[in-house]
Amino acid sequence: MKNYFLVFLLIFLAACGAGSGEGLDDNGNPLSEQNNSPEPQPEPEPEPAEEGVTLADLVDTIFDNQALGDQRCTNCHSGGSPLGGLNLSSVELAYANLVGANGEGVDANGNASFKRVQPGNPDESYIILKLEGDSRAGSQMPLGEAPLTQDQINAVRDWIANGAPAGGGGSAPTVVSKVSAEKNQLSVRFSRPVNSGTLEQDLQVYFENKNTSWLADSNEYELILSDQEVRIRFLPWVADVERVAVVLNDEKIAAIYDSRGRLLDGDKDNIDGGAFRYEYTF
Ligand code: HEC
Ligand SMILES: [Ca+2]
Repeated sequence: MKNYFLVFLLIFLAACGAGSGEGLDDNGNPLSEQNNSPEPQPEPEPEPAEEGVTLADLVDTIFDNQALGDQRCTNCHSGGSPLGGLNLSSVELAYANLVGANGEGVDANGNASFKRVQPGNPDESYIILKLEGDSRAGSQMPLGEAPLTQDQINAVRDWIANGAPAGGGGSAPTVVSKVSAEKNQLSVRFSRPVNSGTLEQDLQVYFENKNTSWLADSNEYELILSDQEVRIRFLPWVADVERVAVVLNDEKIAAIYDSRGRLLDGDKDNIDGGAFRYEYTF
């Protein structure tokens, strides 16, 4: 929130500065650009990257919690021939067995293939599908036991969203991790929770057809916001619309921040900031 207001303030100051280009000095000469411009604003300090969940945290508190005698995963996923070919009993083994390693996930047609961990993309990581009981992944883990709590699963998600580093918490920017489109509804997921206030402010929907493109009226769609996802539901369907374009994080308008106060990396260049645009046709 703080950041959002800062950006707003800077835009406001820039707008004021632009209008005050006139003025004469004591001798009747126009003031120079330099004298007239407002005090230079200090560059805003980038927020220090918050230390995220580490793989060591996951091993110690979830996969192989020896302190609590709760070897949730390592009861089956350790030793010489671990079940599912997956050994989670140390940071080194967990890293080697998870990050970039092929999982066996299949979709209804038997042709999807997932990495066990796809750095930066929890929604496409097989371990998350297995922990959340996704229908594309067969039986839910831990097998035959109560599922992990959502907080525990979110810890695994957080580590993946951070780029799934071997050590440390990582600081990868938040990206759009998945878009799914149906007839009257579009859903956009993020690799981490985003600040829904900033999301609501800076999401534009355009309707387009062969001839023109226009900004949709906010009563032509409904936004359903949750932590990590926004759903855009069109109601009622507008005649003449052939294509919908959704734009997020257009920095000319406002900016979307994630739960850590960092800008959404809309253009996925691994640098905070940048717009995301998605178009779909019927
Ligand atoms: C009671 C035994 C058991 C427990 C406990 C268990 N698993 Fe599994 N796990 C299996 C078996 C068996 C398979 C292979 C069959 C399958 O994929 O469903 C498997 C497969 C997996 C796979 C897929 C591997 C691949 O690439 O095919 C993942 C990921 C996984 N488990 C994660 C976990 C995690 C994380 C935990 C702890 C929260 C856990 N499991 C707890 C038995 C278990
Ligand atoms: Ca970027």
